[in-house]
Amino acid sequence: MSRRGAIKYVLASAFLAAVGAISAYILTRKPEKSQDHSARLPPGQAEVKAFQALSISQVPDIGGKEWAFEAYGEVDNPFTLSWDQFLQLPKTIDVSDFHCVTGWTKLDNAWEGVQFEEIMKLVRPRANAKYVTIECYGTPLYTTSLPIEDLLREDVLFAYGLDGKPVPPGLGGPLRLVVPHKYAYKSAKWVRRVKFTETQELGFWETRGYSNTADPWTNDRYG
Ligand SMILES: Nc1nc2c(c(=O)[nH]1)N[C@H]1C(S)=C(S)[C@@H](COP(=O)(O)O)O[C@H]1N2
Ligand SMILES: [Mo]
Repeated sequence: MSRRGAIKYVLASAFLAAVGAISAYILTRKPEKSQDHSARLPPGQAEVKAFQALSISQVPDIGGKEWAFEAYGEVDNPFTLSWDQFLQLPKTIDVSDFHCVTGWTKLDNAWEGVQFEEIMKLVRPRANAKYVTIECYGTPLYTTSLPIEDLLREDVLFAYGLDGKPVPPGLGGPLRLVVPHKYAYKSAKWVRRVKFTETQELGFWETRGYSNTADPWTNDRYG
């Protein structure tokens, strides 16, 4: 083979090898995966891209001046905080998922607010206090309740921020509870008062057939 022939031969082989490799890549590559969130969806839940603002009441009209956060019941130091005082409490940002018992899940919500732990430090519950009832602004009165130990998880917040903005009024602003490891009816909107009790008071949905334990991961929807 002439020198020129040899060069042509090498170039042609390289070209064919490259075409082969590119075709093999195109034929075998997987389609672009949209993110698979199925492992983060509890049984019977489907992902939604926006919250569905579900409430038994209209958005309550709470003037900024009148707004107060109250903690009372089986405690040594009952207290009331104004909005400005509440904002002085140590704050946290936590990203969590939100599961409504009607079947929708909204993933990756960046809540900003105050951990329940901070309220505990201030209020100093008595030894007999085992549960907390959350009482909301709005008519009819919405309540829900939880054992204190569920509220002490670090992702449980009294939240005033969502994704870098104030929690919108329809989603519970100015202040809502967020309890990511329970169905969303435990995440009380428009929080007004927290009452420490020795025995558990069942909340609005819990007295109407919904589970008091409300664990999304065990499909624990009905009481
Ligand atoms: N005050 C109050 N909080 C509430 C409710 C309500 O009716 N009133 N509904 C609960 C239920 S059933 C759900 S699913 C969530 C809905 O929260 P969202 O409006 O932010 O989606 O709020 C919970 N907190
Ligand atoms: Mo819900």
